[in-house]
Amino acid sequence: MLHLTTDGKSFSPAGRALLCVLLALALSGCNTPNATKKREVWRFAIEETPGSVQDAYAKRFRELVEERTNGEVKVIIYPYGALGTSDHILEQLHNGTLDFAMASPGHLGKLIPEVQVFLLHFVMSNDERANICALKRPEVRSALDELYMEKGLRFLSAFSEGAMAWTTRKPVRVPEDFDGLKFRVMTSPLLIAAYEGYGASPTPLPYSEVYSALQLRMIDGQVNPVFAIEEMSFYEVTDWLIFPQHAYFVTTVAGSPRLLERLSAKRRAVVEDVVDQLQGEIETIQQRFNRQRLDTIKERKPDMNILRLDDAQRARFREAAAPIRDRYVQLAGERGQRMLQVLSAAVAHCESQLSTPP
Ligand code: 6CS
Repeated sequence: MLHLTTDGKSFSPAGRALLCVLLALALSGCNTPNATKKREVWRFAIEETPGSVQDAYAKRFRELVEERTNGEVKVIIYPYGALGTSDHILEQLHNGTLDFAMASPGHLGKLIPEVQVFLLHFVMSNDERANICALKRPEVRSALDELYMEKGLRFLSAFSEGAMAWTTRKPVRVPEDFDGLKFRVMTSPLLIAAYEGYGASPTPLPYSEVYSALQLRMIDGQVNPVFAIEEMSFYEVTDWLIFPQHAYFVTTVAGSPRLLERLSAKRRAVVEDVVDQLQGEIETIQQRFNRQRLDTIKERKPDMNILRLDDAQRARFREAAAPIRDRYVQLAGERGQRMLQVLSAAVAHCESQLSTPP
């Protein structure tokens, strides 16, 4: 019990001791055992804005890491724009100023040409479940591990953010409809070849410049998953939303070797467990986001034309896309060819597993 002396001028010895302890605690700002330790900070940059699939991933990552380290690790999320474009984020991950980042092949392909395998059209399955399964296969993961390691990065995970859709000012049903169309693509060189193959005039731009380029009519269309088309408002400045079912937006989560190599085995296991748990969770989240955001687009812009290509139309695109595989091999070499074989085999394996009754 705290005793004040009756003259009010001083404390009793016991009261003084207790007061000192309380004061020390107050000054150090600590009222929990963890707070006495310095919290470690992990910086995680994403290539999308708050409310996106990558944001949902990063927030869940933060929640799980903070919970499993009893708050000893604090995760700071940097949304797109806070640290620049995808290229800037990658540079910062590379030099160790960032600890984790989303690294989408659509931009990362400039540094690691082999990851452009995810940009090839008609390689992934039409059945999204098969793609989700393929991205988890150990042979796909270990091929990526090696490629990232060589470029001074650590591969942690690859997941799909949904089917790619085109938004354009005019309908596109067959490759000839792309003739002369100024079409925005991400900055990896293979995408330029892919859309040139359809007869378009591809324009590589950072994500942040797409809306104004559409608005100013510097470009006539772009390609992204539906959730992104909604949250970046691309549908406002285009008239057609087209589902060609030709590719998925695959992204990867990468870590900085500077952080991962100095982590204790226990902390590294936290990262691995969290990434593993999120692999399943994020697919459910992205499917929900893509469904809901399509409804939002329909509600906000009822006159948006929505077009799903039929099998014959898709066959025309498949045919036009076939020679781009050679271009991929030219860009990514023998290892790229191996990556393509590994991924195609994983997709085929997962498709066959799904079609086999249990
Ligand atoms: O189109 C892009 O550049 C971007 N699209 C998405 C959905 N995520 C990040 C990427 O940079």
